[in-house]
Amino acid sequence: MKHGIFVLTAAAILSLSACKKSEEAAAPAAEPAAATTAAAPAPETAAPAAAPAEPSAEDAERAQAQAKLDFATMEDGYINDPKGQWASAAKASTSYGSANGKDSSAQESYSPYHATGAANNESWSNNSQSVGFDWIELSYDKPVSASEVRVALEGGNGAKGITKIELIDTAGQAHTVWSGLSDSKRDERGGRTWIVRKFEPTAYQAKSVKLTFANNVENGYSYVDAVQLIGG
Ligand SMILES: [Ca+2]
Repeated sequence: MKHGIFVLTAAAILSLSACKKSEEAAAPAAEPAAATTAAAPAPETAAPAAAPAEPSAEDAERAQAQAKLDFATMEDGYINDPKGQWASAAKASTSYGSANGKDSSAQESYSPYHATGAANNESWSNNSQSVGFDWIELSYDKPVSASEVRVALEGGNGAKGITKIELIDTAGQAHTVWSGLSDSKRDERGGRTWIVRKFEPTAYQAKSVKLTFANNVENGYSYVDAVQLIGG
């Protein structure tokens, strides 16, 4: 602003001298005065207009609805993937309420049966919240050269504790396709969290998926709703 005034004043002096002495000083003096008052308020009113970037309640609600829609679109793509298969049978190291391994013929609550088929908000759950490891192994009707595994965890439970994904081929050999510390977080947009691991199509035919959870890494039970094997 100070620069503006200075420039205008200098311009006024220049124009004054250009007009020589014959002109009255009053006329050019009015010009910079008017220009200065016109220029000054402009930046002052522009600055506060840009400042309020805080979203309104309406904006926040809209963003939340958009996040839910994004989740639904993502999940719909998984569910309708023609290359995806849902498990037809399962067995697990433990089930909630039972330290003994069970298979999907036991259809009581939280048995491995609830991890077969498409995601339906009913899940297998392990028996320990903090000690040791638990696993669940899911088998599929059609062995495939696999390229991806998708795990739907009810409420995101187990997203941090999952430590290994193995594929089991038609000869019964296990192949680790991912292991380590999970970088997955609970997906707040929907009722499930999808753990998605992609890899090069396997040279072998995969018929089962085995998931392992470290019970002390994530405090609480793991809930596996459904596991999808992708391949052709
Ligand atoms: Ca289920």
